[in-house]
Amino acid sequence: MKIGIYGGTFNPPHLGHLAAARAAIAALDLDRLMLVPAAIPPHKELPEGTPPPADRLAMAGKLADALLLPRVAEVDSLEMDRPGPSYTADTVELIHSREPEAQLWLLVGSDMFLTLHTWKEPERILKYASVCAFHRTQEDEAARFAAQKARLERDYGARVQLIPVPGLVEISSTRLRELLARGEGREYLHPSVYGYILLHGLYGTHADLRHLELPELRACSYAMMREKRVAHVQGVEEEAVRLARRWGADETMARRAGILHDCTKYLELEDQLALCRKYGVELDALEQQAVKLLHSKTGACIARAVFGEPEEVYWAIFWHTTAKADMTTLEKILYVADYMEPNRDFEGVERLRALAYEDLDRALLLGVETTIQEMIDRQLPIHSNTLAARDWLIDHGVRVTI
Ligand code: DGI
Ligand code: FE
Ligand code: FE
Repeated sequence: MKIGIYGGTFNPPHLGHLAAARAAIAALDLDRLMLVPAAIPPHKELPEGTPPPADRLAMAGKLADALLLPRVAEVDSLEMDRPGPSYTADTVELIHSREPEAQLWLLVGSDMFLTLHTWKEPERILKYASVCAFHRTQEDEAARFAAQKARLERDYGARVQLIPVPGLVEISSTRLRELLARGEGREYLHPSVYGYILLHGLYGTHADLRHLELPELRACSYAMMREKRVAHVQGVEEEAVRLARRWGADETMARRAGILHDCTKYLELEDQLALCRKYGVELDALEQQAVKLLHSKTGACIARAVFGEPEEVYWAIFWHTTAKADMTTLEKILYVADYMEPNRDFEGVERLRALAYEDLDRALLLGVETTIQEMIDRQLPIHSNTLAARDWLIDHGVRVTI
């Protein structure tokens, strides 16, 4: 087994780290990649305004999740769990003791690589780990890199591999923090990391969450979910906008409802229930135990209370999971878009996609009937609002066969 160990302050983790992590996984054929944020870096003071360890750990976790390699890339808090300066020698020794059979690769950027012989106990580091150094393709780092490689091999018997990272983002963390404090820097960050920074007001960002522009709203929403759901949410946004154009609903509201509709999907039952209490949402017996039914309600509350969305967006999100009797056009659009956005793949989805642009009510009924059938097949209780949606449509002359 090959394990990559990528340390650093991750202050904040940016697209350069992401590109390097991807390149290392591919070049070294890693089975695992551990991102290890330093608690107290030995070689430099943490600058003023550095977020607490828990936030740097969470941001590094978002970067690991961004790779979409769930059992491969993960963040590890081992340096933060240990008191005192975060010496790499201790870290690689600990990982070696946990995984004695594994081949360890220490991943380092240019500056770190060129000074590696000055770190604490380089011989102990290099006893346990090989070194993989990232370098920028355009720069004339090649000679200095080759000299350092030769030195580490000669003095410590180290194994060193140099890998060029195409498109390595040319940004220093210092500069990035300055940009963030001025309300810039988005282009250097993965959206979910950027959203985390905005949501928590890190690095002197003072984003007004109630009046965010679309890129910032997306970033905040994506920061609240796992990366694997982001494609779905992007699909719902696009589909909701197309449907709004077709059926004459407000495009901006459809878009914002799409962006936010699943933002609380990853909260546990306890947190869902706490939010419902906080915002005064009453729940019936089924809702109190069916966690999947709660994210539409809590998502609506967060959209309105945190992101300042209007009533129409609130209700579209509120009803997007069960639907209900007598829905507004925007509510129907979000429900149907959620069902048939481009990433959805189930038997009958093509028919639903076509119907959504011919007859919105029939598409809605087809969605509701499909859900009812699925609940029956899976022996799950059907929510009364799901049934009420069907009955209302049928009472109003809408017909569809599933
Ligand atoms: O959040 P998404 O996955 O994008 O989609 P969604 O908001 O429609 O949620 C789908 C989940 O909601 C799915 O696990 C089934 C559940 N659900 C929808 N209607 C009912 C329901 N669960 C029960 N028990 N009863 C319903 O009527
Ligand atoms: Fe949902
Ligand atoms: Fe959804």
